[in-house]
Amino acid sequence: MARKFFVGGNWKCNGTTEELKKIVNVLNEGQVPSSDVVEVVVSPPFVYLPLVKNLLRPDFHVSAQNCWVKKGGAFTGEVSAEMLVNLGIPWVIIGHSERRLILNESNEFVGDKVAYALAQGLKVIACVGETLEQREAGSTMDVVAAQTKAIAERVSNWSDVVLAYEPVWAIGTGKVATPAQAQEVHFELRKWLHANTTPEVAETTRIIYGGSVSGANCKELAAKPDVDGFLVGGASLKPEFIDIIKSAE
Ligand code: G2H
Repeated sequence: MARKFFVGGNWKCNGTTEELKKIVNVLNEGQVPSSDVVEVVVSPPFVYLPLVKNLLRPDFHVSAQNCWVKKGGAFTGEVSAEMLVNLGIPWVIIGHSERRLILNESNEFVGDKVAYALAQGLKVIACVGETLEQREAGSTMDVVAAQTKAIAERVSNWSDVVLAYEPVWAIGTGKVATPAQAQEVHFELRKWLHANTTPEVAETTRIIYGGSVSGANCKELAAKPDVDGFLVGGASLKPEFIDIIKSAE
């Protein structure tokens, strides 16, 4: 079964109302392949989600960048999965390395969040990836397998999960993984899914790459058989995001 190409734009903690309106205009006017060929999801900061959702073309969708691990209540500063569902937000990014590393989110906490978000009806972009130190120590696969295992132990239905491989050393650094490096980890992750979930999950789950993806490097990366799309940070705030979406073809 063919895996539909997926391009996510992670806007992180960026933008003002005016700036994001401009980006949405660029996206709305962009000539891109049809939604049969590519699924496009942009992820503004929480406070701009309703604005972007209302202005965005109907074939693109929105995602939150995080949500709380269980039902809302007395958790100051958090946003619950239920609230996202209530606003009609279909997607959420969980386990981004910036949250794992800066906010100390553990593999287990990330796994719990993925499971809870899915149970509420959200679709999840679940992020995994190794640091430079871990890569240099030769433990890339051990690290991403442990991160994926914590999700797999809590999730049986993977149909609403996109797995994003984002090597930490490539994030926002301009230092992109080579297509061969990305393909190697994506292939190993698919093999891991095959051995630890089901052959169908391994075959159908989209594994996307994130880390300094740009208009200039996207085509070569997209050509790799196990690269099913991208999670794009910096370049998703620029017109070149349209070129990245076009790499689906
Ligand atoms: C990785 C990526 C988006 P950037 O964090 O998730 O960001 O493309 O800026 O490296």
